[in-house]
Amino acid sequence: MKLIIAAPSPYARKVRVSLQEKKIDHEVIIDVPWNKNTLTKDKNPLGKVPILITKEKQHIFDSKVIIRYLDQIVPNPKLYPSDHKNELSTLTIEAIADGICDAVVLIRLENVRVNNLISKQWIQRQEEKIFNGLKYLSKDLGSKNYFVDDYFNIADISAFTSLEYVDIRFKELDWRREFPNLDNYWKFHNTRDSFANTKPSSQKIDPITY
Ligand SMILES: N[C@@H](CCC(=O)N[C@@H](CS)C(=O)NCC(=O)O)C(=O)O
Repeated sequence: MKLIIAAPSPYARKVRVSLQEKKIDHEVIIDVPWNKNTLTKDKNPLGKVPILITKEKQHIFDSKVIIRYLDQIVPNPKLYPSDHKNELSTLTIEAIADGICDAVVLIRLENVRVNNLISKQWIQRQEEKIFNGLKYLSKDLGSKNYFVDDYFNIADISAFTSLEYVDIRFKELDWRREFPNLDNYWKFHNTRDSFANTKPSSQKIDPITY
């Protein structure tokens, strides 16, 4: 199967980590979904990455949908728990982590608009979401090494990915100092192969003038 990604995308990284955890053979194709010549056009009506192209040439998109699909075809290790209580906790952490990334993306896009179109209030609103999201993660984690039930699952993939996305895109926020337990958590997971092999990198996007 093939996976279309953008190099810095935290959503694409969630899928890359999941594919590696499940040891599924795949080819990664790097795209810039914001640019005119993006590969996403005829594959996802929303024009977003990640997009998984299966052997049967089916296009599956949205990180959550793709990873659910991966759990169906290769159940071990299971990334979404089957018992309802743990599933709800897992989905909540994933939603918070994705929401932090959404806010970081919105700030990034606001900052690449032409100068007089940039809204400081909009940026502040997103900054609050990032801070409050991290605060929620910190409180939920406490002194544990895993978010849900003492084993690695999509909650950890999403949370770790969001922390490193804040690192590359929103350096001003020193979350390590604000939330030392998240820093310990980051140190605990940082050497994991699937994380080490999928470090995000920057990409140049065309200026947004509208
Ligand atoms: N909910 C989606 C979010 C995907 C997403 O926002 N991807 C960004 C890249 S980080 C994108 O492709 N944006 C292009 C656009 O919005 O036009 C997921 O989890 O896959």
